[in-house]
Amino acid sequence: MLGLGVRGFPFPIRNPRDAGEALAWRGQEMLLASQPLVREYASDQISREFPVNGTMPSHERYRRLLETGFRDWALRVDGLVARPLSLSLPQLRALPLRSQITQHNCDEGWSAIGQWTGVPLRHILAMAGLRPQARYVVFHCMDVMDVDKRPYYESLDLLNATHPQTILAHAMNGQALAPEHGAPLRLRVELQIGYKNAKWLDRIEVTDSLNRYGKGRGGWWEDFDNAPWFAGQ
Ligand SMILES: Nc1nc2c(c(=O)[nH]1)N[C@H]1C(S)=C(S)[C@@H](COP(=O)(O)O)O[C@H]1N2
Ligand SMILES: [Mo]
Repeated sequence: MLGLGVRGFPFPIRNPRDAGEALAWRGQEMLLASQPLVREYASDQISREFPVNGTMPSHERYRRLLETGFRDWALRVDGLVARPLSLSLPQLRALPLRSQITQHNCDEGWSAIGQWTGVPLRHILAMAGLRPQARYVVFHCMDVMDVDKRPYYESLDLLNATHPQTILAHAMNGQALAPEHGAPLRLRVELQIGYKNAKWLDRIEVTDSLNRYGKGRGGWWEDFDNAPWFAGQ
């Protein structure tokens, strides 16, 4: 029997199973086409000054972690995953790296260009293995906010979480991440603006719903400042 062709799909369509595969492939191609890479800059364009937003964690635990070079810190990865993880800083540093020079835009009206180096989040999610119900990734931070006495948090959908430029950065401009910029580990999500880039990470949780965090709007600024959850730029 002669097969029908689907443009760009490498095999002829001979039966319903082939057709299903070609459709799934086309769907993924369309999704990927709608998430291009953001612009990356040259190293001579890195900003000399990079402003800071937020207040460093002020509790005893963070002070001690800082003093001891984060020896007793580990990133927990749990929730709707097949294999919960606990990754120390040396373990994270040994994972595949991505470096990118990008422009950060804060909605309070400033921008700065910096170089960020870290592990693609998609790599960590693949190590942990997403369960079928997984829809969002929640980032739990170590800074406790004055307003609600709870830690800062943020969340992403899976398209943003698995985007190639979404990384967990442990270095900035070629140096270990500075405490004020989120040491030991922060999120860089280049498709989204400032406040989505959660600093001082402690734990990453995969979930099927954002209802059970904070006021249920997916992040601290979303809960307390009416900021949009989808902050794509
Ligand atoms: N944990 C945590 N992450 C945070 C914030 C914060 O207050 N706490 N502020 C956000 C905002 S509004 C911005 S603009 C960026 C600023 O990152 P920077 O301080 O490295 O410039 O961090 C984001 N991530
Ligand atoms: Mo911001």
